[in-house]
Amino acid sequence: MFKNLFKRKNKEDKSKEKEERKVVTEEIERDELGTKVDERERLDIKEESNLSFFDKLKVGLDKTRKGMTEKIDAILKSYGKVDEELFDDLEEILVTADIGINTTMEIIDRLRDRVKVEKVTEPDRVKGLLKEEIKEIMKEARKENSLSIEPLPVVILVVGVNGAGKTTTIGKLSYNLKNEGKKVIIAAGDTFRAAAIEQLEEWSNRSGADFISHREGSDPAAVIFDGIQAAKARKADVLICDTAGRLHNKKNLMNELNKIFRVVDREYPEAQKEVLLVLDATTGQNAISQAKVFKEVCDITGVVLTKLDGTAKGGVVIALQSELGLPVKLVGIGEKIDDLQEFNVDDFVEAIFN
Ligand SMILES: Nc1nc2c(ncn2[C@@H]2O[C@H](COP(=O)(O)OP(=O)(O)O)[C@@H](O)[C@H]2O)c(=O)[nH]1
Ligand SMILES: [Mg+2]
Repeated sequence: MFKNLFKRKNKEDKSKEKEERKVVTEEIERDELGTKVDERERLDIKEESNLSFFDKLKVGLDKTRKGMTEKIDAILKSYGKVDEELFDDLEEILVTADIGINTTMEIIDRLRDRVKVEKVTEPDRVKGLLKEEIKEIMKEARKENSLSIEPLPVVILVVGVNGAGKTTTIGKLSYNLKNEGKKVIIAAGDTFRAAAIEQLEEWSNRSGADFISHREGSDPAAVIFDGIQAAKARKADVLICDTAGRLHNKKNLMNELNKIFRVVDREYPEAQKEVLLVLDATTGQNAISQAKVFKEVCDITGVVLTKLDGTAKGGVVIALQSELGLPVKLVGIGEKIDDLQEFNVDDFVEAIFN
């Protein structure tokens, strides 16, 4: 049954993609109005926890694990042998976990082949194979998931729509880099609202980074220019630049980002450039559409997937990486300053399957 659905879906892909684009644009426009958020409440960040790195990831991925692994376990238990119907059921679970139709179909095709070649008949062996295939498919699409920050210095440009978690991510990333002994400067390239600048300044203070900003409404490229001059003069290792996501349409977005990129290329050619796209995991397939738009607008070098702690849609990581070829480099698993982790395929897959 699912097969037919997929075929239909493929046909509809083109018009659907158009519609998705519209959703992204509409979202950006809505953001233009500026959602009122209590900054004090936002900045009331709780204490650091002392769970291990992997345990924290597991806790963060709790909902995704429940939505996926518990269902998979139940299905596998209900089958006496491995047959086509079992594959259909697995397919349905993966699609529901926001892995995306194309990636899901590829995973299931490969799983079916493995089962055939290895003559697997017991359903309880299928989970291990599924896990291996997911790891494989993610690694094939993208071999490098770590931030490219060596050799220093590096400029990290952070892009994404309003509310995705850019500012929070910059604060957390700065905190992690400071803990590694790096000198960090943050430039407030989102000049749209005074509150956004204040929010970023607060995060800079908390993480111990220097902060460069201009007045509300000023030219973002000018802020980045000053950030670069400061980074050079103070011999900073990392310059992290915030940008605004509240832009009317793709053309404006492109113009604004390109202006910033030109300043970076011209003023700081010796620095490595990392362009991180921040996506909100709770938006599921919409995060995929946003990624497609941003990919057309600029050269994204990595993705930060935030709010994985609050969603069962964590499977979107798999689609981003295998379908769009975008390496997921960091994941946000909470609102605290130490809730940003480097992404690792093996850890991620183990955390959602165990
Ligand atoms: N639960 C959770 N919330 C997050 C995470 N990252 C960001 N947020 C929240 O998402 C909201 C928007 O974040 P913000 O950094 O202001 O987004 P920006 O508009 O892209 O700069 C804030 O309330 C953050 O606390 C995360 O990893 N987990
Ligand atoms: Mg912001």
